[in-house]
Amino acid sequence: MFDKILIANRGEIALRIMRTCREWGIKTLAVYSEADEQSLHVQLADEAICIGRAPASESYLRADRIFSAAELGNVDAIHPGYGFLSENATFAEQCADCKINFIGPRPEVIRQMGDKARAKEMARKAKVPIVPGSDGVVEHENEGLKVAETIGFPVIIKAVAGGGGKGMRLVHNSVSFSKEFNVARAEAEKNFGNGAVYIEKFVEEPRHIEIQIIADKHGKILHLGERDCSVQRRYQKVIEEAPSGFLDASLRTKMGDAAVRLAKRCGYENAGTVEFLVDKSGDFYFMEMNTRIQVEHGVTEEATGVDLIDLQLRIAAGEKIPFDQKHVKFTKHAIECRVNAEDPDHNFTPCPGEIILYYAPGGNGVRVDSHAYGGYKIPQYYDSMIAKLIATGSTRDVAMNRMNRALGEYIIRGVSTTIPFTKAIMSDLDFRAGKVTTKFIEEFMKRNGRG
Ligand code: MV4
Repeated sequence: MFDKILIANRGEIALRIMRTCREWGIKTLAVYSEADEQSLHVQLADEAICIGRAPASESYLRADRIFSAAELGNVDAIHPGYGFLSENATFAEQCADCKINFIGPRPEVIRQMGDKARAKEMARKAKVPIVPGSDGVVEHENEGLKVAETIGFPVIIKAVAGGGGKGMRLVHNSVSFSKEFNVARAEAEKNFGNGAVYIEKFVEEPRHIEIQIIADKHGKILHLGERDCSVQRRYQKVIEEAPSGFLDASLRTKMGDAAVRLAKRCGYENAGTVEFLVDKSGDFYFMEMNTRIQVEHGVTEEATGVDLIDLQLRIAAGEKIPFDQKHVKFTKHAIECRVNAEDPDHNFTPCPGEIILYYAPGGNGVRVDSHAYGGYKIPQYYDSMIAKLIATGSTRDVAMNRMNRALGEYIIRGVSTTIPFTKAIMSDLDFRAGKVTTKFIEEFMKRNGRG
């Protein structure tokens, strides 16, 4: 096992990684920006090195500075967390060049999955269902229109370098196709420096259900079931849960097997997530693969009892996964609410500033992953998530009631948060009945006079 790890991240995920390290006696080196001097991840690490000014482009995204810190600290491995450099294939390559273990998949696999058209092609080869659409990149509007008319409207135009909803255009008919196609290309060029786009049939009112997979260096690949992440606002997840009320054992096995087939096909290693769209008839389609630990990994940990960060470290160190597929059981139902420093009454605008009073909920079946504390100043430079609250119970009802109770106990003063918003969802009749599609929030806001 490793002796010392550099954590190339901040906030709650840096804490999450350090906690598992400490449990196993692995030393931790934190890196931080000038805006994060007072952060818990700096205080809880064994050592910490400042790597630059507040903007991420001058600190957490600076591979050169992270490698300087790694050399100074003489670390064996780097855990990238999520965001920042976590899906940067060049960074993973540079780690290998420096003889530092990158805790994640191989660089070629990161690169391949980062190109959404190549990832889809890989899924097709692995016999994982894909949404009907173009064979890869579409160069010209006439070619695109032909594809659209063949598969039928509505269609969606996606940027190959996109992801997370960025660079998508929905097109309802052939009249608007050319205009939308060219807008999509221009936006993709502007946002990602890569104008390449592809076309898919639009799946209406889908669920977003993703499969957690885990693969070691010895060819063992397992899935840890699904997370239902349908409750999203503008492609930002708000609530995640496992298991999904929509899947039965047979569909779970089919989707899990599909995710494992894809991972096998690309020689995947370490933790990953295969995202699917699931339509109302239960047909599922590959969307994208995330080659990092995800924000919502804790939901799977609580539902299955597996420590995913521990597995990530062991796998990167060359150990075998110490259990088999048949040992993976959803023993609990787990629901997560993200707590963002945002004002739900003002279009969810971020609310950086000082938390003047902080009390986190606890008790039976409650987990809080957070870097917040009373007196903490939330910097304006990073994303607004300040905590993840997970409630676990023997059934979905128990978990929802517990979540409602825990959200009611949570005290955060000084900044607005999404706590009241997610608390209202916990009492919503559609949510309680498990009627969650990617349209849920939009409809919830309309029902409650906010949209
Ligand atoms: C789609 C889709 C419908 N049909 N693709 C949005 C995020 C990006 N990763 C893919 N997304 C979608 N792709 C086809 N062919 C609908 C969405 C979508 C969505 C997906 C997951 C979660 C929330 C969503 C909200 C709106 C649209």
